[in-house]
Amino acid sequence: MKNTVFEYAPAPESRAIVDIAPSYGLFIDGEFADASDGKVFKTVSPSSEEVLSEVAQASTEDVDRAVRAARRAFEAWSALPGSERAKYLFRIARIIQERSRELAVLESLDNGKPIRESRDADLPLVAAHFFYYAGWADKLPYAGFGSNPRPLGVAGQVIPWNFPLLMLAWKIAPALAAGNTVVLKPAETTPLSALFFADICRQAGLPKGVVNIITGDGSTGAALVGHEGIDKVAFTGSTEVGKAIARTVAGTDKKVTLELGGKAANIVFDDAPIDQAVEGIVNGIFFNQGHVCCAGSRLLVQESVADEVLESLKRRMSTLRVGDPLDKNTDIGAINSAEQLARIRELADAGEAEGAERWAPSCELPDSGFWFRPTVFTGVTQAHRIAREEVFGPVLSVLTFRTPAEAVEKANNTPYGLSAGIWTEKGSRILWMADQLRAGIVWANTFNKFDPASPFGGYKESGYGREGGRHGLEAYLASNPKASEK
Ligand code: TAP
Repeated sequence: MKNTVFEYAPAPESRAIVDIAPSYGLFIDGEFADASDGKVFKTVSPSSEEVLSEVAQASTEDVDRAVRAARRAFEAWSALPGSERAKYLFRIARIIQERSRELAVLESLDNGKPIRESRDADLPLVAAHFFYYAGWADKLPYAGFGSNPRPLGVAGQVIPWNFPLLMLAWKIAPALAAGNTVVLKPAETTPLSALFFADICRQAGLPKGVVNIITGDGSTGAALVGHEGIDKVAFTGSTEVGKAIARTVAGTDKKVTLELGGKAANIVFDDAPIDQAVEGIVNGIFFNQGHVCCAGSRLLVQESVADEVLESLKRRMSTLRVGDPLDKNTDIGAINSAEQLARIRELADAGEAEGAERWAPSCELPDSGFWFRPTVFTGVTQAHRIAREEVFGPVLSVLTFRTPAEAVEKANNTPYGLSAGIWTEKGSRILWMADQLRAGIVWANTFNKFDPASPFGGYKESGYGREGGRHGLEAYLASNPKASEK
């Protein structure tokens, strides 16, 4: 099994820039190794359905090995001065920057997202996260958690496929800065950038066992979350799996953060600059094919400007290019998997069956791979499934409102509470709305803006805990020395 490095081949942003090995092992205790039972699974490119590589499927025994390795590494890692841990994190951040072209291509191949997004959004944010938390590592006593905050121990981290490397950065950077060690499971459909990151950890000379990457499916995630050697669970994914994890850890002393689904309202008032708002609507729902937990999937538009906004939106949607993720002109890439495409189709069909009006620009789609045109539904009511359920695809539901109070009532009428957007010229209205909206993140006259210094997380069925900023450290620190007692 060739399971070590991703070799570098300088070339333009193209398939040739990264040499993907035919197979990869699990990254445990600083080494790549086959699964104990030899099982593997294939990871395919969603834009071509080509098999990219075969990846080891971690068994329960492998999960145990990884947790033990992280436990062994914990004592020395947590005893390092924060300034020493910072050096490793800064080194990782710099290598990510140096290798960002390879990583961007790999991410676009395995995930299906346009190279423009992986190169200009995902990768800079990934590096920024490591730089940001590297800066915290020697300042923990000043972070407001007491004069001697202690790490929790071993963190079990499970992430989804929509931002594979960025979700890894959100999990690993604060955990390591705070002195924890980690075992991370990437999603089954997007394991490659996490394995590339494992290689970066080796390149940075990170002590073995501090970061362990175990690839596998949901059963691997369940084994990790349920392992008794884990002190902290950090999960990003669906509300359904989040609830199952909350049940698993109930009654244990594991600390948990859950970042789950969303059904955000993007609210456009009649005084908003329409062109700017339309760009914000497009970015809000079509960025990353709509595979975004905080996507602005419900457009709430004030009745008096609804026709004008919709006309302009459709004109803009007609210019969006759907296709090859490695083409720099592509706006909308491939849907991540056949399963996700089936789910999007099912909900879009339900929208039509329930009486909403469906519109999508006519555009050619590639012959192979998983694709869905940017789609808008008008005449949507709050009872429709497309207004209530997370589609997690490029599908926008449009509802109208007359008064700010009605906008608030409709925006909050969802089991989720992750994000919202407001478009208006009135500052006082922005402040009033932000106070009324039950959403963890509220954007004003912008959407899908992220920064490592900003806490991110939801209310209600969007989960609990915050990632990013000083808040993101809190989830990895304890005031008692429990971890070192194990
Ligand atoms: P999930 O099916 O929940 O999968 C997320 C991760 O959990 C994957 O690694 C998955 O493994 C693993 N998993 C599956 N079953 C598990 C179990 N019983 N125990 C432990 N781990 C398990 O979500 P997804 O389809 O990958 O992602 C889409 C969802 O994630 C959307 O609902 C979206 O809103 C949400 N999401 C939320 C956020 C934030 S920040 N709130 C960010 C991104 C995505 P496999 O992939 O191998 O099945």
